[in-house]
Amino acid sequence: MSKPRVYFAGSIRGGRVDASLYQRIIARIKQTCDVLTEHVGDPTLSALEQGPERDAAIYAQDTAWLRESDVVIAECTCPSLGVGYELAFAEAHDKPVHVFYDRTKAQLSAMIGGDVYFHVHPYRGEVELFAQLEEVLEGLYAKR
Ligand code: 6K6
Repeated sequence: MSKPRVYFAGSIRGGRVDASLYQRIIARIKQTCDVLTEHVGDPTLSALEQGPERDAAIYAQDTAWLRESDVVIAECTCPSLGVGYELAFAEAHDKPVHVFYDRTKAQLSAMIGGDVYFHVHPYRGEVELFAQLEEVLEGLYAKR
């Protein structure tokens, strides 16, 4: 049985304050799933990389990966236009979407929290985050 393909979304140009958290989340997901977007957790990734051609290539690749994915998991504590776009794109393509955010640090956009399509997981600190993530990942296998 092939592993579930996970599109992990996290802020890049929206700010890299949580990049190391993304890296830890991706490492856990990779234990049981294929992660299509491992670069999102790369602390050396340059958020400032610019240029319309480069951006067009990123858009083409990321939307192709979204179409190929079985599920989208997003960490949304740090707000990001790109992540918001990806969540709406995933919904338009009927992909299950799990949204995590630290309720002690951020208020989730009403456009995400108010959309009943999304599975929203507010958490308080990393221990709670990883406990909730376990349940989501177990659920992926239970459905196969
Ligand atoms: C260089 C090396 C690796 O990646 C780069 C350049 N940037 C991006 N590469 C791939 N995906 C990106 C890049 N910039 C944004 N994204 C996508 O948008 C990711 O899938 C993130 O989930 C999301 C972040 O959006 P912003 O608006 O915070 O940048």
